Amino acid sequence: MSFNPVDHQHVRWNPLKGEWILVSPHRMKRPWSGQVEKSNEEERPEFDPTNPLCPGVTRPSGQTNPQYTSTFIFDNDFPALLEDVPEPPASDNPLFRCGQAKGTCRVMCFSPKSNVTVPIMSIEEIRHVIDAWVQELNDLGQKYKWVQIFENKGAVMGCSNPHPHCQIWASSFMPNEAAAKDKNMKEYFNKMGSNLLMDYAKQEVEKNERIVVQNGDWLGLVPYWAVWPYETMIIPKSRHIKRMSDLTDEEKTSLADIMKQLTTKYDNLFECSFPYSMGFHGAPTGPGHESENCDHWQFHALYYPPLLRSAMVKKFMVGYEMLANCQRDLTAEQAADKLRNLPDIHYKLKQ
Ligand code: H2U
Repeated sequence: MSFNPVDHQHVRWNPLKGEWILVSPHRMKRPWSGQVEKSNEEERPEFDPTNPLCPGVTRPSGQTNPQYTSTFIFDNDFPALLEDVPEPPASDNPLFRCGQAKGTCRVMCFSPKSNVTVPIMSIEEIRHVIDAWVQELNDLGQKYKWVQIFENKGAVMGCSNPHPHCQIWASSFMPNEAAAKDKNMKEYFNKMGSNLLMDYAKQEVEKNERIVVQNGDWLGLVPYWAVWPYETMIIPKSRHIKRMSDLTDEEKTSLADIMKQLTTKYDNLFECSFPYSMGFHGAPTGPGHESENCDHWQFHALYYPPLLRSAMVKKFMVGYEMLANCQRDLTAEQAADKLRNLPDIHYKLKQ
């Protein structure tokens, strides 16, 4: 019997994180009797006077939002990171290490309308969001080492507010995900003399097995090492782009296009507003970053959606995943195939 990745279990290496993932495709045949959640797809009003993210509404903090017409950014009223805090005392105990953590947290509304999401927005509207992200990165990146832009979408992802928005957490330290990537991409660069994600994109184009959507500048694909059933990445097709702030005008518009294409596929998969956590990773920032060599970095976006087999059934990262190793049933190629073959037009925009 010869190895067939669709039938036979195997482990795959994630070179960005430096970890293995177990793929068990034969389990797709098992009967399902796990949790079934109710889909919560009520139509939302365009404006909700009780929603603190809507234009003109006074938030519990006492501040009133302006009558904004495009994006709107404000300092998070309940920030996880503050700028002015006392530093912890130095400690040389290896079992009780503690360090300084400073930062700023902001919230960005994508649109004044509560009833839109990225796949429903126009490319021009998404482009405005990208322009605002670049501004935030330039602003916060002067002071902070890492600026994490992320969107939690859907209650199932812990999103507390249905209004289209994202968060920006800027920190004086490198978060774990960023630090691991920095280390692994640097090691690859030093060993191979080339950029990990640029080499990867080139080979994904050649193999053409995991690409879901693409345009002139970008690939939207299920990475070879994906953990979540429909996890995807957006990576530049061939140009070396260290940070979002390095994007050309055309690339910002084509990024808006690829984001719309990819999230449309997501929504069309189970005909629901597809929940996910997404965000961007690029070269670190902070004072003096211009002089640091970041040739090993390549800007990219990550989408981690929890849904597995319907709008109601999500994958839980529990048990074996918590105690041993991440595991998936559907292969990355099967997931890419499913997404790729879905209509390009959003199911709500068909008429
Ligand atoms: P989530 O959707 O991921 O929960 O993010 C919403 C953020 O918005 C959350 O961090 C902030 C919360 O602190 N927020 C405010 O800053 N002010 C408000 O009045 C509502 C929510």
